Amino acid sequence: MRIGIVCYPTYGGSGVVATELGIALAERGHHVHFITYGQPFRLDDHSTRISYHEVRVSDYPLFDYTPYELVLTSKLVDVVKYEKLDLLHVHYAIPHASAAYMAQQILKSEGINIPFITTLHGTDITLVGKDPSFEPVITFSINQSNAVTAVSKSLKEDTYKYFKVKDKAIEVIPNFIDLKKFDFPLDHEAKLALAPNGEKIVMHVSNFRPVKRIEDLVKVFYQIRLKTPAKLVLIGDGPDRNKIEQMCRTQYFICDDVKFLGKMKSTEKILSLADLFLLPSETESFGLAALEAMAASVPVITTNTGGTPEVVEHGYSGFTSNVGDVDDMAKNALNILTDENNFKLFKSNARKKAAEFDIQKIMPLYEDLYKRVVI
Ligand code: GMT
Repeated sequence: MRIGIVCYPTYGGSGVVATELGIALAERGHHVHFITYGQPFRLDDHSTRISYHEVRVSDYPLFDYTPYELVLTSKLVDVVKYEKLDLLHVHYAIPHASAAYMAQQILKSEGINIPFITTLHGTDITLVGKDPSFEPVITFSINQSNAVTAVSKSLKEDTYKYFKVKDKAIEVIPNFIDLKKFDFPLDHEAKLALAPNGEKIVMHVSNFRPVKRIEDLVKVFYQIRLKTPAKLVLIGDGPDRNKIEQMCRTQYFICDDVKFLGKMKSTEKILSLADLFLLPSETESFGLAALEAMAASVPVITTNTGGTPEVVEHGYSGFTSNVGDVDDMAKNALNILTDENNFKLFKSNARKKAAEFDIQKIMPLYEDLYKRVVI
């Protein structure tokens, strides 16, 4: 099949999922065309069955806001026509689904039929999507999509709750990881560099946006550290980084035990050094970062809202608490970290739970959907 994938190329779960999906599809013999404004950050040396088409937006003095969506639409028309695509798969509703719809209509007027699938990822529905200024466009483009998928049951329910799309079937196809990418020997030297005295390593990976509640992360870590030697390692960057740097420096005085490593392209290596993963988000439609941690045999402490409880099994591969209940999160973290038998059990359960989301299990669900939509 010849498939066009539209996604955000920047650091973020939806871009990661779209890129890994495209790479895996190409490995299975499909021809994949990424259409976006920047090279997806995980798309390095790609196979000859993958092409990348850059959507170049030029400045024009008349525009205070350059209409990216229109340039994307024109690019979609061009790529579908000249690369003879069978299907467009757009990740994140805004503005990709409406651009795909418009491209579809333009191509229809030229006698070309191109179906498009929209995959909803989370904030396109739960945060951004609820903004009334986007609502009519999202509702319309969900209804017009040839198929719609959501990354969790919770996101599917939210979509029905917030948008007038009750007659549209939404299929749940969960996010995935490639388990074999997490199979390598532990780098003892790197672990020692982060925790020279064998302290427990608590880790977090995100884009540090307010929805991640990283201030809770600091509060939980502070309580953990009072009871057991520990280090906090933070991967990523974003708007709330300064806030928590200040919290560590001037409120909790824990700077010596907190390391900010910044953005990383892939996280398998660094996650393998962790003993516990913390994700205290307000809500996550799925929590791909938690799944990646579990694939690296790292138990997860997270919240019980959104789709994370579908990924992290409470009392098995980690624990889920009410949003903001830092005392409960700290108690659960210590339960895992301070009892060696428990720790080993949770580590092995985390890996077992992650195996349910291995790419080998999830990829056929997408391929099956593609076949149904293209015919
Ligand atoms: O919110 C983010 O961190 C970015 C956003 C995205 O654009 O990738 O993440 C959403 O999609 C991911 C991939 O499906 C999910 O794993 C995240 O849970 C989801 N984020 C939220 O719902 C807050």
